[in-house]
Amino acid sequence: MDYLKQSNIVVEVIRDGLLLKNVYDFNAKHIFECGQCFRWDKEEDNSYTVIAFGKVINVKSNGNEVRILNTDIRDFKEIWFEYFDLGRDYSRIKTALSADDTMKLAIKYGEGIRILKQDPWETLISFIISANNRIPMIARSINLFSQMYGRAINYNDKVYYTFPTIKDLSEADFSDIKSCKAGFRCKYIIKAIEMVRNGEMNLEKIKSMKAIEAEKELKKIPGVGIKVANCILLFSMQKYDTYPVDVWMKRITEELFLKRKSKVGEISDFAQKRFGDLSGFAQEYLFYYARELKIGKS
Ligand code: 8HG
Repeated sequence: MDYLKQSNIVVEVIRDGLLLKNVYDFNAKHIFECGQCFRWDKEEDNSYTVIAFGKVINVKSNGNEVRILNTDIRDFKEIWFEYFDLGRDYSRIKTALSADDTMKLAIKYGEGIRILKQDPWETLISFIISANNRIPMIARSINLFSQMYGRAINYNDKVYYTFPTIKDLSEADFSDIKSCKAGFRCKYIIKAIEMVRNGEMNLEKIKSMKAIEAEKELKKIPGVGIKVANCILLFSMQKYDTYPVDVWMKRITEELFLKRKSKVGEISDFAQKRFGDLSGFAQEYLFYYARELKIGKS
């Protein structure tokens, strides 16, 4: 299989899914709980049920093996191989970043993180909802939004809802959008839907731009500031030279590296100089480390 050539991954078909072998630097907990994505449920057996790209899958990692249920070879090839960024060697990234002792600690904590290649449209709306919000609340709003406008999928006697596509929203009446509990962000969601629907905002085109240009474009959407734009760029457009600075990233960068209170601009400049093209990866190891250990929490 061509797409597997670049990795040593072996794919075995099992009942109701696939078993991947020789997968390195993959820990489901680190991947789903690091803060980059919101649509997953942790199950009793430590697996994760995930809704993405209009599908529901169940993912469990164990050492160098990853089991993905409710899928097949075709979807793995067309969706999940890229989604999990399996063509990238994270060991090399970690070695490069570990030249820095502080990064070494953070990486050890989240050594199985991979930056998912998420859908730009879903990521745009999700991170508009994320502004000045807490992660459980963000996840709740995205779920309610999906329940209101997405498609139902039954899996293991439970109902899941896909994130609505632009087409799903074409006839939607937004009079009750407040029920998704996104508060003041609801008006931004409606505006973003309108801009993407009428072609004013072309996310695929933005994805093909350099980070600086793409950021400028995304910021034309109300509710998208520099931080939200950077999250969209990193989590769905493969712009790994970005370093989204939210409260957590501000605190941890100040505390671990700069050793003083700093402006957001200074923090971005620091990251660019220190981590360069690997800034986005460094950011995610640090974000997970900071939140899990509550570093810098005042
Ligand atoms: O992965 C993330 N990185 C950064 N820098 N910010 C994030 C991530 N995930 C996430 O939800 N956020 C933002 O952090 C959204 C929200 O403003 C805050 C939640 O603690």
